[in-house]
Amino acid sequence: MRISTYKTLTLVAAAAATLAAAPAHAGKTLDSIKARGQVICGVNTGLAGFSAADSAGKWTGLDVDVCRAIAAATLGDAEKVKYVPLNAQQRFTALQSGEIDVLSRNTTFSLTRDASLGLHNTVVTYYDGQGFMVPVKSKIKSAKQLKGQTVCVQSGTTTEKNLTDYSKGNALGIKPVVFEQLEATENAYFTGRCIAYTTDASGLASTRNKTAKVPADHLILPELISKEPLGPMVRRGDDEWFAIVKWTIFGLLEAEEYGITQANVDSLKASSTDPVVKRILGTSEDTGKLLGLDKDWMGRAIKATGNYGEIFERNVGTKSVLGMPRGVNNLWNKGGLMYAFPVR
Ligand SMILES: N[C@@H](CCC(=O)N[C@@H](CS)C(=O)NCC(=O)O)C(=O)O
Repeated sequence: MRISTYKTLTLVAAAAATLAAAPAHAGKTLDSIKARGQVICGVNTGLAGFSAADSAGKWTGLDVDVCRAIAAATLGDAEKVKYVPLNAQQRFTALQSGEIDVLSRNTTFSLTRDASLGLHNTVVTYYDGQGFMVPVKSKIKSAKQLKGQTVCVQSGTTTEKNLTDYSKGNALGIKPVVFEQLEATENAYFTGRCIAYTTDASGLASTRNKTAKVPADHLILPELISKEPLGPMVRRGDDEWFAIVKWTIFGLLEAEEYGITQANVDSLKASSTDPVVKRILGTSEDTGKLLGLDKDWMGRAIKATGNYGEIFERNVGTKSVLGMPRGVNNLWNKGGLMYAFPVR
């Protein structure tokens, strides 16, 4: 009896060890992506710097680059993405129903969303916080001066809830004016239906610089009233796909940390002797195999989009139209919060 229990345990342990060393099974999401030859990415309907389509239908932005990096890693081509524009209300249903493979759209990670939607938070791609914008001519300089005022806000967002909390917590009696669509919310603010507009600070910068007739006529108030860690979400029930999305983002962050750029990735692939760089680029160990991908998964992603720092600067950084400082979105060893788990 004892011997047979021991033998069984030994067999189980041996099987577990074999499984641990084996390449990952691709997973059903990756299988269907490969079969259709496209990653279907849920994005914003139009938020300059994060995801917006130009008149020719070309999508750009930080959230779009995450989709492109995933497509490069999984399908070998960053162009193989179908973008599905989703408003705040539609975004989670689209992911739950399988209409999209990944939601890469200024979405805040929170306990309720994590625990009740059947979805997983992956990795933060932009640390944000909620702010307010007012017309300069209103003379308002602080959110505390919004007592009894109307504030335009979009429904189906954390923004709406934070506004209520902030108003209650500071006894401000703010009157929210709620809209389902971004365009309607922005229009209401620009036509003076509300004295202020509230959303993530990145969204305020985007609206001010891309939608306002005269950006200088609008002031973003200094207060940030919440934490808005934004990042892509995936469906529960496909751990392999969850891992691919997570590690592609970690890979982009590690690439920045170790100096791998869009411009030098090919030469580093050919001649780098740095063990970390070699591992990320698949020229020593094959980390791709463990994810159901090939050796060059990360090299291709970096070649397509650049590392995280390059993605940030190109789309939202100080030299871009949005002009956002790197701030807390800098790497952990440069005073920021961006800390990738090691790609090894
Ligand atoms: N990060 C917040 C807010 C995200 C959000 O949807 N913001 C609005 C205002 S910037 C937006 O992107 N709207 C675009 C749309 O619904 O089409 C959340 O996850 O709830």
